[in-house]
Amino acid sequence: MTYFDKRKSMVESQYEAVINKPNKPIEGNGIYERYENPVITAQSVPPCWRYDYNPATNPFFMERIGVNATLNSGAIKWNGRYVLMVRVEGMDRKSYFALAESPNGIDHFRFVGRPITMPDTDNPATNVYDMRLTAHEDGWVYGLFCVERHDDSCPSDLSAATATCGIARTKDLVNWERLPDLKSRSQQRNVVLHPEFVDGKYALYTRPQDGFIDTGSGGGIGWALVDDITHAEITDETIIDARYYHTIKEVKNGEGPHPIKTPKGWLHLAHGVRGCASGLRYVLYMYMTALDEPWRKIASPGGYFMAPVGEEYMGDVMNVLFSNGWIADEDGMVYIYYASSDTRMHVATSTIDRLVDYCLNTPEDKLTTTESVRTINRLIDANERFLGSL
Ligand code: BGC
Ligand code: BMA
Repeated sequence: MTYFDKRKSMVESQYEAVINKPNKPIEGNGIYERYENPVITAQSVPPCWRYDYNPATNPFFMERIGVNATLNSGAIKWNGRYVLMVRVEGMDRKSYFALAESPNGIDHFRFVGRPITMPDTDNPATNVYDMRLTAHEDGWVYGLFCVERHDDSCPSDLSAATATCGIARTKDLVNWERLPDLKSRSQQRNVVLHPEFVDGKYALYTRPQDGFIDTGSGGGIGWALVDDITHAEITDETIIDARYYHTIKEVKNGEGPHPIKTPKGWLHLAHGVRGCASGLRYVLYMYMTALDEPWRKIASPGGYFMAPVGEEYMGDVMNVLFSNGWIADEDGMVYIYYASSDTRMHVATSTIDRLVDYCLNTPEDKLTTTESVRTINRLIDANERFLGSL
């Protein structure tokens, strides 16, 4: 066996072992289950996207195009399969979208086809990432994502950038029609399309921000109606979930995937960011809005829903959980896809009933220590009925 053949068969068997690794739930807090293994990592990317298979030009069977991370993925149930629109980030720091699918939503995720060729607008982007998938009632599947370009108004600052919402739509997840980018007075990241028309219009969850990183005066998650999605422009924007001092969303927040419709209201998953000595800490939180008024908050469980644990802390951008994809099954199961530390994808499972219970019955953050202690004491008082004097 040649060196080339030896390495090729080793790389291929390692790849198959990664794809075929079974996953098992870990019992947790009753709200959701985490799983033992990530669902997609850089090692899940097919060797034929990374290796030159010609022994004449690649005698050492070296990796030619490396993958740095697989992260922030959109999600959708498609023809009975659990499909992720993965943000794959190359070693060159450029992200692209690629589809991976699994028969059961928790393991055996495999990339299919090729990386997505996303058409550019006439103002090409340097980078695109974090797609939210929405099967809209107009019949199209939309992908809204962040489009990043250098900010040419600061020619001497190589880190000056702008964030804009890119919009594309498809009927098959593979071939995309690119629409003009969202027009907005501010920069925008984390824009999400609501799945239904509201007052006959397209509805967007937005995240106005003053600069590329700083949200500044952008007060939180916004809501805007758009007449024409093929020329989407935000005229009025109202904040529906505000940031607040000394909470998990003091510095930034943003909508995750589009909300899930339940008989008791819309279930929302979002991320909240606070600053600390080690940088920014990204956690996931939830809230609920009214069924007939998806912009009106009806429940706001206090604190975070999920924060990094164990190896989730570690990666390219430490101390980050981020989610822009979840799937609600017909039987009420919910698959929450989240990335840890901008490095790998995981799944957590729950049910609609449990998530609604979590949102409606978790005490709100009353914003001070005194109130937090009062809330705990109310719980202990109520428990005395079952446990005797406490
Ligand atoms: C990165 C994103 C990040 C953003 C803000 C971009 O260049 O690709 O992952 O969220 O900067 O920090
Ligand atoms: C953001 C997001 C993500 C990323 C996070 C942490 O602003 O849009 O792309 O996961 O920062 O780096």
